[in-house]
Amino acid sequence: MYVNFRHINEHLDGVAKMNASQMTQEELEFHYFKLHDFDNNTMLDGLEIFKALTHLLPYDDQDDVQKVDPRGKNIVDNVLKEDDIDDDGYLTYAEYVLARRREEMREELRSKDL
Ligand SMILES: [Ca+2]
Ligand SMILES: [Ca+2]
Repeated sequence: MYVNFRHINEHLDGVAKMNASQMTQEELEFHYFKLHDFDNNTMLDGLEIFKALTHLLPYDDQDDVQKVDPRGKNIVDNVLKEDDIDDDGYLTYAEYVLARRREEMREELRSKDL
């Protein structure tokens, strides 16, 4: 799942009133995860994933999400298909972190291609 961490910084600064710039990336990831774990069960369900994905997008990108699927179901399905390792329909923090690492590896590979 693609996450723009600079944007999370801004987001956390505003909403959580934390000094996000002093956090490590891991702390940021954890806060981002907890921020969208509305029922506090340390797992993100489909709705929570959808909120997490759309929450941080600029308005233009939100339009794109709407175009993909008005209910945003496809993007959530894609995230779960790729990142829900034990296939229980929820993204645990461990699965989320693995997904982040995988995305970083992919970005690294992409930048090496250039
Ligand atoms: Ca949850
Ligand atoms: Ca899972």
